[in-house]
Amino acid sequence: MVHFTAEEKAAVTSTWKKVNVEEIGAETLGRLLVVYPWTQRFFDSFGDLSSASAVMGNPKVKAHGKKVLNAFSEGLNHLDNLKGTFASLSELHCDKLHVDPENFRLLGNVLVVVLAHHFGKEFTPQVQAAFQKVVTGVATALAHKYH
Ligand code: HNI
Repeated sequence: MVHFTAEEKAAVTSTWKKVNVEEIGAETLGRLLVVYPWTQRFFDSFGDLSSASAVMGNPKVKAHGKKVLNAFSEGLNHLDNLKGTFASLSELHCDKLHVDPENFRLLGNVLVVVLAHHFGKEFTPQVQAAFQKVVTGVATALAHKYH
């Protein structure tokens, strides 16, 4: 299990307070679909994903990105129990959605890139390291129920 120090928790919490989940969620899911185009196969009901600008402007991508990031936010409130927090979402992604868990890692890494871009110098190496641990922990928790 990933363990978070008090400093790491403080770094994550103070940065996350300034995050607009709608904006960062849309940007993160949009970029996942553009940078790793095979992830589009899970979203064939989302309409036009035919170009980077179509993906980034797609309202369903935006809405879903917000939903994903809200769930992610919930995890930040339970850093000491990520497995429990994501247990039912893990089952859903495994049994119903059949999402390869490698994609959770990709999404986490894209989120870190988006945060770095958004926060610039404020996103210090220490803050980045703390977030990298969080996204790894969330990806592991989401993969936990896979069989
Ligand atoms: Ni994910 C639905 C959370 C990564 C594909 N996903 C959800 C829902 C939440 C969610 C919440 C809505 C559940 C419900 O309706 O009850 N997803 C998360 C989180 C992460 C994540 C927290 C990672 C941090 N999901 C991914 C990835 C993919 C993915 C990486 C595929 C590449 N998710 C889906 C699909 C759905 C989904 C597909 C169903 C979408 C729909 O509405 O049809």
